[in-house]
Amino acid sequence: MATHTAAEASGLDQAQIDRFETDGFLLVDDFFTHEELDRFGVFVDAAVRHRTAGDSRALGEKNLYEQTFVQCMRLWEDHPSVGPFTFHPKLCAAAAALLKTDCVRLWHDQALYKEAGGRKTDAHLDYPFWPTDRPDLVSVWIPFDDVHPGGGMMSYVQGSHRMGITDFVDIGQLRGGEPYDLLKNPEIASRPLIPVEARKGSAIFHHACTIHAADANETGKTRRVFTMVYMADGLRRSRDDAYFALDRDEIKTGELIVGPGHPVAWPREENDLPAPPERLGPKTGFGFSGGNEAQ
Ligand SMILES: O=C(O)CCC(=O)C(=O)O
Repeated sequence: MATHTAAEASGLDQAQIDRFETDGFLLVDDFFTHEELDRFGVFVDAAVRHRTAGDSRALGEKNLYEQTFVQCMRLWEDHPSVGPFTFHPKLCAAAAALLKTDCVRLWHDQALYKEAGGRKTDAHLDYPFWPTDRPDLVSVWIPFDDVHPGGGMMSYVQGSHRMGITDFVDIGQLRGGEPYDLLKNPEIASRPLIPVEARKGSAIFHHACTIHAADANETGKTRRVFTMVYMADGLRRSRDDAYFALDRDEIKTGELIVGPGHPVAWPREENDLPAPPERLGPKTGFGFSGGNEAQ
């Protein structure tokens, strides 16, 4: 088992942990080496190619959601080469340190590849997508290349994780004929929206209740990003509506979220990766279980 505390193993200092608690997000430069990112980037690229093989549609032929990003969820399950990235010990330790807990489980991993010309990611918060009894989940957003303004760059509403917002924004869905803009809510508009340029090697963490968005990709290249979401151990299912990863492990409302789909990510023995679940999810990430599994 781990001999260090999560904070020690993550390399995060107390000032960073405090900043995450205040702001609801945290940029950490040089979290990964370029060598690591290049290695994992090759594996994630291959997994995305495999998942999307057979989809030759041009961007304009896709729906608004799909024009936001190509989303491939739970890549660690059918692409073992991705497992060491998803269960990267320093990253999982950082999640535990930021959630101030001794043990975290994986909620899911996913590639979010915003194609050249891809539309903006509508402002939203993640927690309304996820049927857990407490919002003790943290996401980490990892670009394989530098991401600058106009390249699918992320922005976060500072401190919004503490505002008590529960609005479910379904990305790319229209309300009154337009994609809904949560940032126009006067209470939210009064808060600072912080754009975060991310250099290769960096990781941006955000809390499940932090409102965030990404700008459109006006570059000629796909914005290649991998994200993981980790949850504090001890969360329970809060709702009955279909949710593939919970239904697969037969987790009923009120029950603890444990099982092969949500393995312990921290602490783990060195080089010990969890075995993937036997039953895999749909080939593409979105478009099942009412579409509410996203993010
Ligand atoms: O990458 C994006 O465009 C959006 C990312 C996001 O919503 C998330 O990581 O929760």
